[in-house]
Amino acid sequence: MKRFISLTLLLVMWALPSSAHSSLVSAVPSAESTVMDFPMEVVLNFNEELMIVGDANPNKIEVFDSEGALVSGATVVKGASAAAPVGIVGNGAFTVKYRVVSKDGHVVEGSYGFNVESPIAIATPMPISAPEPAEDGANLLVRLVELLVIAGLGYVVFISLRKANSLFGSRPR
Ligand SMILES: [Cu+2]
Repeated sequence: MKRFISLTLLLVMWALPSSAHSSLVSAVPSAESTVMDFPMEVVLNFNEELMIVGDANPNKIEVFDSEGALVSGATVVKGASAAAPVGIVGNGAFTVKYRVVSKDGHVVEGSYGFNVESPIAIATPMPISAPEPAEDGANLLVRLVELLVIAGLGYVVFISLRKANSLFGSRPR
């Protein structure tokens, strides 16, 4: 009887994993939602811890814009959650694709969409302006040339004045 029970348990445990592996419980931004703010990251919460083998992270979240361009960075896993930073600067429809590995080794894949409708979004997103470039070599050279030209002009004026002085100078000859 004991043997039968353990055999049954074994069978049940063998049969269970198909329904026991990780499944998506919640997400931010949530599936098919519309958010007002540009999300900084996409976070997926699963019902159980995700697999990480040593330094290897087999879990991947990818976020694409409506034109299919990747807008997400490297996926970070913490327990049952996976997160990826996103760079979203305009409104539109986005697609989240994920492929994670459960603790039991099962791969779970899925995708969903969300919309960004920020009231502060500009119709055509402005490129983030780079800070004024510091004075580099070329700029310094230009300034040096300018200084030399000014000095040269000054010298010419000085000489002319001296010549004029010696020609029509107050000093009697
Ligand atoms: Cu599983």
